[in-house]
Amino acid sequence: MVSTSLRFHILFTGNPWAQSWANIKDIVMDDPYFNGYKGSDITEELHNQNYNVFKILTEAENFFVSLGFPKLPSSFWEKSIFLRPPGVDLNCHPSAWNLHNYDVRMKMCATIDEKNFITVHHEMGHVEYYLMYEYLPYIFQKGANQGFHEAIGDVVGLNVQTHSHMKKIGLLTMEKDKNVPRKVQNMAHLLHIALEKIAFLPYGYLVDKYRWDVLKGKIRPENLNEAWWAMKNQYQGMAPPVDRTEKDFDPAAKYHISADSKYIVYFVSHVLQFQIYKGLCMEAGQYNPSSQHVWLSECDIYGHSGAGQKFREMMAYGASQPWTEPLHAVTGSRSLDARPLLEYFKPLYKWLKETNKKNNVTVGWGPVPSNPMKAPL
Ligand code: X8Z
Ligand code: ZN
Repeated sequence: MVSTSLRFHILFTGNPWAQSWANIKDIVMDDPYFNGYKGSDITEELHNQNYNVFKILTEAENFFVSLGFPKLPSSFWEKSIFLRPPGVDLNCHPSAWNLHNYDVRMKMCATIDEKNFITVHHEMGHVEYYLMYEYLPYIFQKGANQGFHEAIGDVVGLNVQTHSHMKKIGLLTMEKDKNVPRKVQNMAHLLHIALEKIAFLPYGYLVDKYRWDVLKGKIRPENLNEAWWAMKNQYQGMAPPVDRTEKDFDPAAKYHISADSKYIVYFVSHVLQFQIYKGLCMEAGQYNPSSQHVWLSECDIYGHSGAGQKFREMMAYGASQPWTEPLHAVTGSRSLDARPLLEYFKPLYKWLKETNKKNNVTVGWGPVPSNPMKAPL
């Protein structure tokens, strides 16, 4: 395992913001437990099977349909932008749009890879939510809160990445996967999701904390970049790859900061989505917390109409009630609760604790250095 006593270099995470570490999966998995196995590779499968963006979109739609959602209106297919239009200077950050009266659209410039496979499900979650609350008075045609809006597609994304679902849709066919014990495959999957979702949490938290501190005057205009790197150091254990100064303004490299778009909603979503996922899995009879045999991370609710009904019920509340009510409808709880997230990752947490102990790895990193803008390498 990688020692976390190191402060990571931002490029080393394979993502310019270090918001996902999934791109260093092969490095992190360099442990005898995996015996050379690097996990399943959706990108390679998509290419081998000549996937195009419409096939990915249809798979995503089909998942919702299997849960009892209606098919998407034809205007969605006609009016959305799925691919980068040639010769047009377009803001390609993936987004979903509600033009109301069942005119819902997506805008993205998809490429055929795992990241976009997941992003299509994320954006479709927004679109399905718009359709579910369209029947309500206009003022209630919103998510229960914006964290809910960000969570819907991710709940489906968690599901489609399971071993059983990937098999169902024919995206897990490789020879290299066949001889790997199921438990090792499940652990690889869990580690992959952790590199995506757990690595995201400190980032999802700091983006708006930074902006709030700027607005409060706690961060002064003369220290805008230094304060950014101090936070990246403190919460993410990240350092810049090359020396930075106040002449740079690195926060603006993030779309949501330049576009003045809220970010804490993704942090909320990353807690909430595990609550919703667990609630739906239990409703579908696909997960039982008292059984150690089936991990929550392997639950597949595809085709389970009861779970689909709960999911739709939650979404159909729109903003007509406080967010605690739709949450209660699907989870039985009225508060944001990180325990389902911990439950989801429990087998990985246990494995990491044992493996780190075996390898004498010290977890954590030191205090923020006096000049957080200095590249350590
Ligand atoms: O911006 C997005 C979505 C559009 S709502 C693609 N996300 C955040 C990001 O890319 O930084 C999803 C996860 C976090
Ligand atoms: Zn979104």
